[in-house]
Amino acid sequence: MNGYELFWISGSPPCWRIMLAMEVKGLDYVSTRFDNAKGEQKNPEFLKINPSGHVPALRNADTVVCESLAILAYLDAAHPEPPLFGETADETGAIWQQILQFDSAMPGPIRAITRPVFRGRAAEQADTIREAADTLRPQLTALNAQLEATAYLAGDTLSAADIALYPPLMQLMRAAGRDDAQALDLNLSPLTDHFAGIARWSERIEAIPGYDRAYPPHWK
Ligand SMILES: N[C@@H](CCC(=O)N[C@@H](CS)C(=O)NCC(=O)O)C(=O)O
Repeated sequence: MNGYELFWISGSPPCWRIMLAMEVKGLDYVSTRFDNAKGEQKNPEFLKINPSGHVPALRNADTVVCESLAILAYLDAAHPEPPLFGETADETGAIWQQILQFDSAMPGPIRAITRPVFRGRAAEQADTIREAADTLRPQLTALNAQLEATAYLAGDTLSAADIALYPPLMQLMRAAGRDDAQALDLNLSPLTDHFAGIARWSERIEAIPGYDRAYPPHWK
């Protein structure tokens, strides 16, 4: 029995990671959603829980864990089935390697595209966006080749690597698919045209039972 409470914002990739993991693990939780536009995550009660005012944060009785990767690791230790960080040293190493390679290279260029596009400034920041797309394209090509060879990022089984990468990639695709981003000829979206292996992998993630419950509500 647990008493999890998840603090989150709709459309936040780190929050989406946790919501997907909760579904994979079959865990219930109380959902406390903040409206980012109103800055609700900076309310005094939440700042006592996470003084930085960032989400996600997961509370369970007196325990609070912040930082999405830390929360994934915490949940996996608390609820080992199905394992998200592997069962052998080799698997754990491969999964963390995938996560950290992604986290050290892709979030910056992804943000350089998503921020201006979601703020309606795609044309204004066209050069920055094109440069970020040029950085991402070879990385996505490598990821695509990998996912042509294996069903999931760290082998034949869904792992924390898939759960960590899927939300930011989907946020990128959402931005790159907007008309004003398409006008910049980024050659990133749709996935099916540019990165068929990633597209098939995303369909596997979307088949996770409970996927819809974790999907950002304001994207529906
Ligand atoms: N490295 C953190 C990133 C957390 C983060 O940046 N969260 C954003 C949402 S994506 C946030 O809290 N934004 C609201 C704010 O900064 O007030 C993690 O993985 O959990």
